[in-house]
Amino acid sequence: MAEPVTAQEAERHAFYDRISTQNLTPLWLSLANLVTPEPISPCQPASWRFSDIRAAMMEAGGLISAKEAERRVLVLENPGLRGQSKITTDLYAGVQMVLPGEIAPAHRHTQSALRFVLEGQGAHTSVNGERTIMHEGDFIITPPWAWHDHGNHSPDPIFWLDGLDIPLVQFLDASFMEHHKDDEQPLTRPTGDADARYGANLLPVDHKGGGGTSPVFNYPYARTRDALERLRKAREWDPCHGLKMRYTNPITGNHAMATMGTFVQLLPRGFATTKYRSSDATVFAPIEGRGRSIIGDDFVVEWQKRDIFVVPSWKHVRHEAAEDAVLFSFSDRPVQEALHLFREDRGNA
Ligand code: 1HN
Repeated sequence: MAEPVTAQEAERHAFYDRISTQNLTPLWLSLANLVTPEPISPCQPASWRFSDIRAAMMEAGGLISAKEAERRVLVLENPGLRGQSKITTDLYAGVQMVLPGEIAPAHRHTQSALRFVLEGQGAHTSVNGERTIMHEGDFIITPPWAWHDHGNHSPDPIFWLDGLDIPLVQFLDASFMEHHKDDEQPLTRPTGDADARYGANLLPVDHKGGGGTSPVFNYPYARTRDALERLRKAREWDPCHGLKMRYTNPITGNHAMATMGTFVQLLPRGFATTKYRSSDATVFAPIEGRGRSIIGDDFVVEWQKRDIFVVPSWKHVRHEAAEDAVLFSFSDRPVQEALHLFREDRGNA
């Protein structure tokens, strides 16, 4: 605080000092910082090249096993939020690698996790007694408090992007976690069970209600990609998004997860989106193609498949596709929608 220059200011500062001992503080000194006309965030635009992450990850693979690490992950820390394991103010992201023959042991926690497979195929993750095989571009869910372990019986390393609501759960002081007694949980359902039961436009006849998390836990890329390709023929391009879809919980039609919204968009070669901004800071992971995105006034990301970049809350973004491109993305949009906080500015497009 600046040195008091008048008698009145000196009197005020003496008052602030006195009440401070009683854990009291004047609102009028912080009001303008607490309630801002628009979001003001320490979260910065940022990007990571997969080739860099992959090289560091392979080096980590020689230093520690998946089992010893529990999860061998390199955390993507937002440069404005270093030391906090945050990619945005309320979300966590990391890249995980499982080498052939490795197991990442079973545990569960109240944090929700999403996996987006960047490279590799044939490894697996088991969630609540069912194993699913992972392929490039698959979006896979670990619901809160679900047992999960990963393994890789394929001949190649697998890499995926992890998105978790860790900072949000931390903020709410609602973190619980436990380890399973075995490295791998027992499998109680055949592979593909959840997809047949809930993901085939069918439901068990007496199924009632729907929870916050989709019971479908693997959204295979082959199916997603096919839908995008068929929709492309309608040529209904959104100026801000190209062709953008959200992953849904088939029981409720709402987002697939309660705390993280997940999206996939197709930008055909040569397409340039118009300026868009929204109140949900968003993590993007292109899985096909090449292009660039301009974030805010001057942050330019030249991306290709598997790279990762982040657009902070209320920063403008424009995407340009140099080749047919597919972008996966996630944000806290379901939380903002549930709290009636979500806002977007389509620039009147
Ligand atoms: C976790 O359980 C996984 O299951 C990945 O793969 C990353 C980061 C923090 C806490 C738990 C996983 C995690 C995590």
